Amino acid sequence: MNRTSLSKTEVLELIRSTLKHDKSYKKGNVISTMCTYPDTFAQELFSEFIDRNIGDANLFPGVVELEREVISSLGDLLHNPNAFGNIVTGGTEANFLALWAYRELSGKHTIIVPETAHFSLYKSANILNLNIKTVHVNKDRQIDIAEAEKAIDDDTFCIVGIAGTTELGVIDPIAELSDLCIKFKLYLHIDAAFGGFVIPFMKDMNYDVADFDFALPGVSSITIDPHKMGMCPIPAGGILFRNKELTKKIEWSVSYLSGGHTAQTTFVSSRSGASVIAVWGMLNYLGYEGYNDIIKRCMHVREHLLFELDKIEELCPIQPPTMNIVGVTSTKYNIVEIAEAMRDKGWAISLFTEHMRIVLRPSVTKKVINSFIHDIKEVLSCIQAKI
Ligand code: 0PR
Repeated sequence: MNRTSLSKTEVLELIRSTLKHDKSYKKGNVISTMCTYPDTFAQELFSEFIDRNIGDANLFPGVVELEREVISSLGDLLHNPNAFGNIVTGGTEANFLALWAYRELSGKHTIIVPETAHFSLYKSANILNLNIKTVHVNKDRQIDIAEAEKAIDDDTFCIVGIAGTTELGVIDPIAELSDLCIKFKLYLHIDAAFGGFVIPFMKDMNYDVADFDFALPGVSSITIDPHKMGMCPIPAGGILFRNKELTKKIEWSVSYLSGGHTAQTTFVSSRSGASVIAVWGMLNYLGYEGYNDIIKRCMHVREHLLFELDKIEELCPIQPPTMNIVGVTSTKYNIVEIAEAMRDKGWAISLFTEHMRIVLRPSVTKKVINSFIHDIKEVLSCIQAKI
């Protein structure tokens, strides 16, 4: 803190100077992340209603009503208009809440996840004192169902399936997991933090994507994050349970808040009502058609990337992409060396063991891909020249 007060201009200059090396979604060289530049209307809504704390529900009953409508709209998208849930801080809290609810309901301590699970599940297991059994994935990088079945023991209470893995956007065979969970009376949580706002629209466009949501009877809950492909500002994650009953052991009663008794089913107590309002705004302003158009554009850009990659002998997709995430690898050179050289050229690159992850979000346009291809060709020539 400064001893004396500064002017707004001075404060802004200091902040801008410290942030000058931060990357910007707007510039287009960020092809690595799942989050995106929030829609400008969502930003307006967020700042207009910045003061709303939905943690104090009786103070802001209108926001509570909007949250109910958001959950019901998302439930509709995921084949269960009666779903119960909340807009939370992100996928991490959403995943945590599902595991917490089911640990409390079952009194057991073991969960099964594919090796592609996001690290938030490991964080949650750590906090909740759970054993986490990690199951291998098959050649398509989907959870191995036979191995998952073998991993079930008397202490198991939940399997987590992923609908849009962090590394490659792969969808686990959720229908088979659903059958398995029904057979062994286990809860099935689906982490569709990224895929939730993509897969339903791809289905509508006749892409060959598998079922993943409440249409499958074994699915107990779904993580779906508006702050990823939903165009909303951070923080906006989503957790949807098949019904309210599933949250009964994590419902926290608070008696002293404004207007009297309230009950919370989130981990966080004070919660951004502005986030809820921005999500409601986007669901209604963009609407189904708007999201459909966004996903359609992302898929066109994906096709363009695949077309351009096909012309470069040294590069290829690590496997055919399922959704708008492409893993780029090299048949000839070390991918780490390529990624580092691209980072030196100013690209924000997300690097996994064998591939670079490119997330075709709305700000990654054809132009961005062309410039990426141009730079990566230069990088490949430099590496070739050194040999
Ligand atoms: N589940 C899946 C499948 C995820 O990919 C992620 C985040 C989460 C859960 C957790 O979500 P929150 O980060 O909202 O809690 N996946 C992104 C990733 O690891 C998160 C991210 C986004 C990281 C933008 C960096 C970034 O710049 O890539």
